[in-house]
Amino acid sequence: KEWMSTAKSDDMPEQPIVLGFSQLGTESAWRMANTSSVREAAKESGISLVFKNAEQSQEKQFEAVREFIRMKVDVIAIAPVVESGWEDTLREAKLAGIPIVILDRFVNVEDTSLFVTTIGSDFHEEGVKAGKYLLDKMRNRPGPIRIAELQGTAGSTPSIRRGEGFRSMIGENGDMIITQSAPADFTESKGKEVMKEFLKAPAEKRPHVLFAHNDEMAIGAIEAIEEAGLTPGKDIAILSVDGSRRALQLLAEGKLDAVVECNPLQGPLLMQAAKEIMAGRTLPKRMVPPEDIFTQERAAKEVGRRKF
Ligand code: GYE
Repeated sequence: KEWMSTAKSDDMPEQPIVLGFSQLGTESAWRMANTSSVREAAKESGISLVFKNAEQSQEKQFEAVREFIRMKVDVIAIAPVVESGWEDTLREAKLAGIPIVILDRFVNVEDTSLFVTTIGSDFHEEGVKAGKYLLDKMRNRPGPIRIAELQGTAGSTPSIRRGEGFRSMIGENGDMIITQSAPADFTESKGKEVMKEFLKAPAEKRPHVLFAHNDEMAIGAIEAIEEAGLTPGKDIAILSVDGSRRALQLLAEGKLDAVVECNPLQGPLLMQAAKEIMAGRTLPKRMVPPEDIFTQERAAKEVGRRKF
């Protein structure tokens, strides 16, 4: 088998699978929940986890992978900060005979044999859901409707695909126009900073809608909107993605309009994949969790149930 580990001799006790995981950072509640899910699932499945936090640096992810190769871990999982630039590092791991699982975001490589499988959300569909919600909400309101967009990390899969999905829904007939768009790195502080800039536009150019690619940026933007003397959810309708407890709380309070769900609890699927790879089974090239959209009506009930 292509990905079989080195043979173990009979008189050796069964060793636990060693999984090296390069997590991209700690930028959001979603990310923290993703990390906890991986840590807990590893413990529950008896998999020995070597965890490395890359603090949003791809260079640090390269280092982590090289370290995993030196350690001769059994499987490497990577949640990649951006899509491009992965070929060489993945090839090194493949040459060392270590299978790679891509978690959450994707890598853009021509040779897809460089990884075994990808586990992650359908980000395009998330953007579509946000766009659909907006079309519905604005259907009786005459255009043009000005939309501001807070993108996530430039070059990251969720930012690219959420933007594409959203644009594919709002169309090009001029009723809905994205008038402002900039990356804010998926963080609350950047979200606030960039929204502040957006709000410097003269009143007749100010956005009616904000589409934030995650909850943290929406939360930062809400602060900026309030500090500018405007009312979030009223003067500016706000859409975000993830579904953190804080966001659902704001949704219940009417400060957010809708939150598209993105599911971070990928640990169990990752452990299952690691085990199946080690058992020599073939995996589907892609695994996607089911997801929904939260609206104000449902928010109050959901807040208490959220895991992150
Ligand atoms: O939406 C955001 C996080 O890659 C899906 O990254 C993930 C995104 C998530 O920082 O909150």
